[in-house]
Amino acid sequence: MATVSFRQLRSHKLTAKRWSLRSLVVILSAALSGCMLFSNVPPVASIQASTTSGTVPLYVELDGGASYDPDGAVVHYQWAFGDGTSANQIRSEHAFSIPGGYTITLTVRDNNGATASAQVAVRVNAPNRPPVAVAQVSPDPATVGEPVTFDASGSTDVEDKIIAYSWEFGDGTSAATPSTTYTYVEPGTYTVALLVIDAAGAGCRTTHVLEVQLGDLAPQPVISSSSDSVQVGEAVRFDGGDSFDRDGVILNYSWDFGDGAASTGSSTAHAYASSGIYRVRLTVTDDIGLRESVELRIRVGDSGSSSDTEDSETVSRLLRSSFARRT
Ligand SMILES: [Ca+2]
Ligand SMILES: [Ca+2]
Ligand SMILES: [Ca+2]
Repeated sequence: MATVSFRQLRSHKLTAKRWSLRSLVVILSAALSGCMLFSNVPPVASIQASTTSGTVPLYVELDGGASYDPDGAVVHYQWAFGDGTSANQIRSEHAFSIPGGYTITLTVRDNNGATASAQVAVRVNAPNRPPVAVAQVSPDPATVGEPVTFDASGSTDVEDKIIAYSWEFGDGTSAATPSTTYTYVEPGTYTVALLVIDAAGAGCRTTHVLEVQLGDLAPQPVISSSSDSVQVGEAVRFDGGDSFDRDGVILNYSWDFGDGAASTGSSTAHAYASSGIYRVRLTVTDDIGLRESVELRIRVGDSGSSSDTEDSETVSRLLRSSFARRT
């Protein structure tokens, strides 16, 4: 190991008074070639990155210009981008084309061969992929008047971020929940549409053709009268027009006035020839031959006879509850 005497050192220091510190270091370095007394302060690496995350392809501009060496100069820059590629300029630009996490490393070397490194992490995300809409409709074929279940829970999104659902039932009505039920009131072929949308705004729409058929529900007769108490010979009007059939249509209305007389049609009228309380029966028949009946009572009195309060109340009550649904 070479050494240098204090005298020699002092001589160099005196000579170097007019010189810069850096020049002195160089002279000392030359004079003490191989001497371990010489020490070099390592450089400091610094990275400035334009961005550290984004969607593939991600372009990152990198600047190592803020790196420095306290007692010398940075003379070399080496970038390692974390994906197997590298560069050696003070500034660089790199494009990441594969999603993943990367660590960019800058290694700087000073004029005396000392090195230092800095790192920055970069997250490269895959582009959003649209969701996949899956519509489950059951039963199919469905029946008029019978609830149909619509289920979108089988829909998927790679990012697991479906935020909106929209059902269109094909008859002008819609719903905005993942699962719902809907009851059709008319037979037909309906194109059901499901639209799902993810958090990035990407959507997927699918359709399902649904057959809705007439079912076997009985028609529901509804009867009303113009009065619940009439006089002999006075016509009373009966109306069955509010009768309905949930899965079809009513084809026939049949009236039995309770005195042997009968009629047809959704509405009719009748005058009784003698006093009494009569049961009026309406029977409706639907398009597949199913029948249902309902009754009401009508009080027919003699002109001038006293009113029977109890009978009148009974007839009124019967009128109010004049039809019963078959369940
Ligand atoms: Ca240095
Ligand atoms: Ca998505
Ligand atoms: Ca029916």
